[in-house]
Amino acid sequence: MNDLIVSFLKGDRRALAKAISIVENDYPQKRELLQRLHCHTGDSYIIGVTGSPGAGKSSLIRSLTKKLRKIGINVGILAVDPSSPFSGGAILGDRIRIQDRIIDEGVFMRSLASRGSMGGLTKNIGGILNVMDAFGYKVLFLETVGVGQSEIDIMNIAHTVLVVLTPAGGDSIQAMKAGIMEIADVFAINKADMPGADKTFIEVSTVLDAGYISSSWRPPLVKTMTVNDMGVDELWQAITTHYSYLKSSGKLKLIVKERLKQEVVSLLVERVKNMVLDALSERHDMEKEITRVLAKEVDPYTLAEQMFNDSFTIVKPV
Ligand SMILES: Nc1nc2c(ncn2[C@@H]2O[C@H](COP(=O)(O)OP(=O)(O)OP(=O)(O)O)[C@@H](O)[C@H]2O)c(=O)[nH]1
Ligand SMILES: [Mg+2]
Repeated sequence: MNDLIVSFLKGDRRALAKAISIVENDYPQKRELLQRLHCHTGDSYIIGVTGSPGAGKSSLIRSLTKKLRKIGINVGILAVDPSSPFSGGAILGDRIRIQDRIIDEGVFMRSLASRGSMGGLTKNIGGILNVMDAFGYKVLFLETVGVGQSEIDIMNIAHTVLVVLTPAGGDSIQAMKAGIMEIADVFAINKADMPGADKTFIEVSTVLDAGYISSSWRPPLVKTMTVNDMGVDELWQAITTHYSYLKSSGKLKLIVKERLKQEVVSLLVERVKNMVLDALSERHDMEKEITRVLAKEVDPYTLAEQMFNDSFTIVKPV
């Protein structure tokens, strides 16, 4: 572990990749690693990027990264469950298809395939971002396909949430229905080269104007086109304006504090859960008890209560 941390802190990217795998796969060294890296965290600006499949999230991240590299900012990218491979483009190029491949000294990218196990994975995303933060990436992009509650939860980790919409088939309406509008800080209307971009712009603006009258931040909308990077400067401007707003309003501190609180609470919940399950397995044969529920000898609520009361007397003195 010492060797790994020394290499990591020297900027060895293989050590970074290894550290991320330790967290991602819940390896036994995870706790010590995160404990020791904690004092190096807190400098990254986390930008969540969400939107329907194929909206152009990865393409926009690529365009923004290209821009950030030009001004010397190093970038970490974490793509959660991408439905299409991170592909194409001049700077990240085909090489980005290969996980963890060094793209340029200042860019690191990792995709996490999570299909079917979002709950378990969500738990580790914060840890993985902490690792990337400790390594020294000033900007971290977190990409998810915005469809369900898990993705919305993931986006709570971000400081600024960019929602990518397209002019295609009712994308904006879908976003409003899925509750994505509420979590957006900035909107990109991507694929502005396609018909209907202006219509989408007006539709979303109307909704925002109605909903954000009393709020101190009205999410800006920026039309983008990733083929020629149209709107990318403006989009970055909108994102950084939101960052300044977070800082000046004190909201950034609140977000950071809330995330730390969630981290501590989930660690506690995990420990209590394991403690209760261990205690239960000492006293009860779970399979046998479930057979009783199946046979309608007892209902799940009564059984859970009985088992809890049993185990609680064991847990209590600790
Ligand atoms: N016409 C047009 N196509 C675009 C634009 N930006 C991206 N695309 C295309 O849209 C497709 C999806 O782009 P991605 O960047 O992979 O989209 P994504 O949202 O990351 O997709 P998932 O991660 O699979 O959800 C690709 O074929 C891109 O070339 C754009 O501005 N205009
Ligand atoms: Mg993508």
